[in-house]
Amino acid sequence: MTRNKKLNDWVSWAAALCRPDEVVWIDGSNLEELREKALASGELVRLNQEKLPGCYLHRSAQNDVARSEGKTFICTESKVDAGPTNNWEKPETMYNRLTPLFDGSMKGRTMYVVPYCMGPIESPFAKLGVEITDSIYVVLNMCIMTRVSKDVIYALDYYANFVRGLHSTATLDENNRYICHFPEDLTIWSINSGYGGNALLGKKCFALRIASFQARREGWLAEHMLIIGIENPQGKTHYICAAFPSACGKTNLAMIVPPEVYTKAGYKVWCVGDDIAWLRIGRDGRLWAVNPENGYFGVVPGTSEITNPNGLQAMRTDTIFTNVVYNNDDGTVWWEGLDSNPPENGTDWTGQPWNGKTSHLKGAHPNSRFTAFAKNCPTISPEFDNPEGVPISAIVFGGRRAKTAPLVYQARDFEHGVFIGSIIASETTAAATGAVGVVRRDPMAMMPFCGYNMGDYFDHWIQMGKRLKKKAPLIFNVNWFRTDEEGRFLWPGFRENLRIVDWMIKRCEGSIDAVNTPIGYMPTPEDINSEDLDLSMAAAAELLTVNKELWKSEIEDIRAFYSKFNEHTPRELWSQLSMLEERLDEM
Ligand code: OXD
Ligand code: MN
Repeated sequence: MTRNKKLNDWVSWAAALCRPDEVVWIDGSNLEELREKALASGELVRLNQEKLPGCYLHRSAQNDVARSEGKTFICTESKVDAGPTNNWEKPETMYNRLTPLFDGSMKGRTMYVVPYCMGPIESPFAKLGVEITDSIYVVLNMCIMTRVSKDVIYALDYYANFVRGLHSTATLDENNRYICHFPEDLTIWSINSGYGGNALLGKKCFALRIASFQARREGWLAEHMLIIGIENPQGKTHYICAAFPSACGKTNLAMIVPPEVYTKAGYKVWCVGDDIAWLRIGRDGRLWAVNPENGYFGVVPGTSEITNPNGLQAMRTDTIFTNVVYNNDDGTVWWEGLDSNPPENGTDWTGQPWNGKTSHLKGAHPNSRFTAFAKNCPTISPEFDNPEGVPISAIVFGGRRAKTAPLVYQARDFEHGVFIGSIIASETTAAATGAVGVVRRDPMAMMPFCGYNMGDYFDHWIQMGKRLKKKAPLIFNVNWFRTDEEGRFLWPGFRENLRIVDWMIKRCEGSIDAVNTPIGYMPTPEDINSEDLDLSMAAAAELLTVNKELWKSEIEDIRAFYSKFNEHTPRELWSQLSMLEERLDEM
């Protein structure tokens, strides 16, 4: 199927190990046959094709509904290269442990070989991978999430450094579930899970863990960031990247509809990507980004006409829904937060009869997902396929903090911005863990996705800043989740978040002043556009306060966090921490 001897040899080796009945190469055509096969086996359910053309439902095994962080490994020769925040084993250990699990795992099944491209194929950013899998669900998802075509197969003929991903759902045995990355070999082995983040190997495994390792060697960045373009009424577009830990509204911001005052004035927001950005320094010395993905694999619950109408529109055609409610009456789907009209004659995500009016159990799994083509988002950027990517004016970090972080602040310079990214944290909510307010550090929202030592990763960011010099994007931090004394959110969030993005853009253009505070530059309450917004000046002022005591205790926490990385924590970050402490002392 290819002239690439290395690829043919690897496929033959994998077939000899996994022993499938047949080997089928995927070039993006003839997917209808695969769908029919999956419908016959029950792996897919066809949805109402008039209301939801090209859409299908999949129910996963009940023990296989999320990423398996405890079973995800970075396998490098030396432990220090994986760092203290990754599970580590030697490559030899994991190859030896997983080989018997793959042995014969595809007997009676078909082995699919899926060559794919991350990024527009003619882009200098683009990288090729090949995933071998025994799951039709994975094949169909990969054909949405990545670029799969004959052109990719031709491009592979002379491409040595493709990423080799071997995946088998095997027996879905949780105890033998492993997602192993061998960045030194450009290899991924994933077994006993069919869940997206564990099994769609182009996404977290390649585009973040393996790519971040490659990016450090090659001098670029692979980041867990959305990319949007904000076009002003004069037609000028500023692009920003943003990284948030989960449950902070990343998909909603990626597909944001501007508040009415902005829409009326002629503002538009374009979605370039919702999850991953690959960033390089362009010929002009600025930072440029592409979205290496071709689709969205987003959380469904909570998506509604109010929270994310563009997301809803994107999932109306050619979408695979996973673990949502099936409406037996009209063959459509439903999830918590869609509307207040759940089906009475439904089937829940576990396949049991479910009546939304009487059941106390959730019908859709809280991590149920939609897989949809990027191009089906009504606000997809005209630059989505641009091989050069888009130039980045600002980088935004954020987390969920009840009190410490203000609504928005700006880094004093790029290095200070790296410091801000490195200290991102979110407080857990009761729904997630039972323990409220536990602070979890998630630097650059990359904690589960950095394919090497995070201390070295911080240093790589600092080196990128040194190369970017004065052309570096401005860096900001946002917190949409600040609460008042009664625990009520002070900021309305959702589409109103664009008002804060607007302030950032004004900062990029140098058209607005800021207040110099110990933590960074901040707007005054009057600087936030509150036209048509129910926000009192008192609430705005509270959103923008910096509490010295809370920040002093934050410093202790950061110190302990940085200490984990020993000598790998860059001295620049230690000195940023001391400077922050000094500024707070003078406050
Ligand atoms: C995702 C994640 O699915 O970050 O995007 O877990
Ligand atoms: Mn993500």
